[in-house]
Amino acid sequence: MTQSELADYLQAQRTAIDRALEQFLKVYGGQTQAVLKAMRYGLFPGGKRIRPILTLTAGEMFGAKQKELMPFACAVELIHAYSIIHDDLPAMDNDDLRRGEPTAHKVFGEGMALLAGDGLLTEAFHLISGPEVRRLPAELVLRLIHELSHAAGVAGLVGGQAVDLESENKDVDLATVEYIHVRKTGALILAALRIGAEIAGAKTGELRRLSKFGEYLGLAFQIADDVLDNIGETIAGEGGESGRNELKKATYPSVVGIVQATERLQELLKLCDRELVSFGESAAPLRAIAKHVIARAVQDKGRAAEESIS
Ligand code: GRG
Repeated sequence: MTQSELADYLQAQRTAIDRALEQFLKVYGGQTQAVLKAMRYGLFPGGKRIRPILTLTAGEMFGAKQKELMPFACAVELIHAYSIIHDDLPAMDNDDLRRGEPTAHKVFGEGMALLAGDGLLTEAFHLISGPEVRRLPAELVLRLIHELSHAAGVAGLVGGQAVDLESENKDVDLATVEYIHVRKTGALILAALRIGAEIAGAKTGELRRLSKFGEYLGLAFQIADDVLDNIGETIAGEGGESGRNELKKATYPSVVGIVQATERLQELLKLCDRELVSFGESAAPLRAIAKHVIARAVQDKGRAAEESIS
């Protein structure tokens, strides 16, 4: 898959996801409570939609239809949107900007931002336990709800975020950094992929290989994000464009340095590729996504090095 084919592919998936999210929120059409406005603010225009795309891509790779996958893809994005709103709060990362715009609590106030996050998280599970999933066997739906709630809970996002919070302004080792990443970022990425494959009825061995791929990709995703953040701050000056009210965070670049962090990214890309080999051409979109996620940080690191020299 070429870069321009990947760009078209991602855009088409994003458009379908946005349409489905809009459709789902129509349930609340006509209502104008501030909390709904704050929820929409967290969801639209949104970011890359990488997690729901992974659900669609993994599911379609094993033969599922987009219609069956979409409620789960939307639920994954609703959870992501909640986590971002809460993560930005003063009690957490204390960010003023997200995707170049003021964060939800800056616009709606802290209480309303907290409730918007709660609303998004709850609606995710409302969506995948309701009429939208009636085409799927009830036992499968129950299993997927169980899996997604596990990824969102103490074993995943919440647990990872808690250790992240405890680690602020402390010296942490690499094992702790990985512990945080695997839960805070990796768990939802892994669940997004697995849910798609499970809806499609992937076999045990296929699911095992896809899960290994998901673990590597989840870790790579956070390292890439931190490398890009680090570069942004190097180029723009400390605290530059991140909008973050500075805290010392447990990240790969802060513990092992940017060179080792990018080497680890390259290693993770190889591991991702290895897990996809047996799927052949059907894994082309997943392969391209992994490369895209990782390469953007590795290439930018080269650019940053040049700019700091000139
Ligand atoms: C329970 C109060 C309470 C809070 C929990 C779970 C949680 C808050 C936070 C999750 C941690 C989190 C936000 C991790 C960040 C992971 C990450 C790299 C986010 C950025 O993801 P992208 O790049 O964002 O996919 P876009 O903008 O594209 O959607």
